[in-house]
Amino acid sequence: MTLVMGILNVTPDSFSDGGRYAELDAAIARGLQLARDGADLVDVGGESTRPGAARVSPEEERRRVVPVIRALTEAGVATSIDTMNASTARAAVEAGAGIVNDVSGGLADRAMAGTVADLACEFVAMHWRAHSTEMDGLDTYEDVVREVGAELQARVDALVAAGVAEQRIVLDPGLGFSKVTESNWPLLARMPDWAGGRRVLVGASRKRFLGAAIARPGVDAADPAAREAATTAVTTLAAASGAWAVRVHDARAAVDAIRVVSAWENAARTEG
Ligand code: PMM
Repeated sequence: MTLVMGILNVTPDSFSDGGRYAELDAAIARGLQLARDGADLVDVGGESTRPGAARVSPEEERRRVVPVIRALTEAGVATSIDTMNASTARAAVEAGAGIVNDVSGGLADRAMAGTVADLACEFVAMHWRAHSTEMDGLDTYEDVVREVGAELQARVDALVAAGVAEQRIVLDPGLGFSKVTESNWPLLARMPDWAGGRRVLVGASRKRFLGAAIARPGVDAADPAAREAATTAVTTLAAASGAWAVRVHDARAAVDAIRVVSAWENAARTEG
């Protein structure tokens, strides 16, 4: 069954839960709640990647995430670390994280691939072209599915060359990262065409491209919270398409959707 990765942004400036979980205790409580809501793991991030966001130092990032990962690990909650910094990845895995989730797929920090090889952890390589301040200028594709597939394969090759075991790599199309609205849908609808048989993580939760799909009179599509039902629809379709995991703000809704897909698929198998 598709896994649920609950989003825990320990950042004062994240776009949809801005500042609320900046305090350590609140972050830990939120992580525990995600686990109670059914998240299989909690993705802890200390640096916002929303368009135009300013970078934070690796030291500040570690200060935000390491105590949260340690506390969640002690409580028996599985975690991943959402970071582009090898030093943060190492500190997080040493504090208990089992997965390094790098939105740059190892491109932002040259030390990342070797560090992941050394840590022997799972690695999520997301499709990425540039940091948040520049990414919207790099959103042109002739064939988005082919190009994202080729660019992800180049990341896999570099990671494997650095010693990362290929079966530990998960691919992510990087929805909303250097993608205009229309570029996100072919990546969702044609997963097998770019994933090359690898495990896929889908991170669509509350993103702008969903707002564009649901926009109509009477719907405040600019409000990330108004995109929740659309997020659950993507979770349903991603699960039905065999995604390995979805990265979401609302774990309970995602678990419900995945269970519905599972019941549906079981019936399709037995009635056939
Ligand atoms: N999106 C965001 C942050 N981290 N990681 C992965 N693997 N995939 C994503 O799509 C992704 C990510 C930005 O969204 P947020 O601000 O809600 O965390």
